[in-house]
Amino acid sequence: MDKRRFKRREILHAALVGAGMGGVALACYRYPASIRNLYDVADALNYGVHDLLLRGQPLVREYSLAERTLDFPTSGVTSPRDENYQRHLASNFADWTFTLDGLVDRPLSFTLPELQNQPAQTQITLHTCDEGWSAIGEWTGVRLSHLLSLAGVKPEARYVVFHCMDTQSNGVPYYESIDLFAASHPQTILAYGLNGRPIPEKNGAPLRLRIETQIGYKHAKYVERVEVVDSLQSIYEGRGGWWEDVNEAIWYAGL
Ligand SMILES: Nc1nc2c(c(=O)[nH]1)N[C@H]1C(S)=C(S)[C@@H](COP(=O)(O)O)O[C@H]1N2
Ligand SMILES: [Mo]
Repeated sequence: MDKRRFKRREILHAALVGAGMGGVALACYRYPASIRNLYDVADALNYGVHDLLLRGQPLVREYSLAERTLDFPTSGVTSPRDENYQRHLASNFADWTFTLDGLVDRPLSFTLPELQNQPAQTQITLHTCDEGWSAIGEWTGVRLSHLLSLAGVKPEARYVVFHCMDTQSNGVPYYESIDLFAASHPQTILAYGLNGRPIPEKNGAPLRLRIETQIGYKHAKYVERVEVVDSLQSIYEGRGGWWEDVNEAIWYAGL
């Protein structure tokens, strides 16, 4: 068994434990047209098959180019006032770095071009905000599962936390979290592109989460750090996200 596969299995193992399930069987699986090369097909088969089997959760629908909402709406912060953020925005994120750390074997640090050089995936999906609007966007980015396999997730890991660069009205930075199972979904990506261009400031430049199986507030914008943890309790108020902490939003926001 090669090393890559082994790491992938470790992630799946953690996901299985997290989901409180076991056992694997066979199923049919249709991969989306946006998966562009053989490597990605193999990757999608692994995760996609497991997704279908373990939670009955298929891929979300993908839309056509013509269906895109060209001026994608916004919700929450649209221009972080944080000095650090504005400095990076002014320099086009030239010396900005993204980090992936926590319960991993090899913490990662990437510049924006380095992230863009990782295997890319584009998907046209429907975003639903619980404030009552939805929109279709074409998102391009790197699969979270790819980055997690590069870093090597430790067996005790359970959740992935997204730390954002925008401080909210109560003086606390936005953050969100998902379990490793949702993190391994083939359409869960860290996106740097929207509708064929870099993500604009209002929609989360330079990097945001797309967690297509869940509702709007889980889609953390302005992500600068991804932390792998075994518990959410010691992070801010301990409910797993800014909305969860301040507005009693539910943590599992599956659509
Ligand atoms: N960092 C950060 N991420 C965030 C928010 C925010 O205020 N700050 N708002 C959330 C909400 S409620 C939604 S619906 C989506 C909106 O993304 P959009 O502004 O690109 O439409 O981002 C989510 N992620
Ligand atoms: Mo939202």
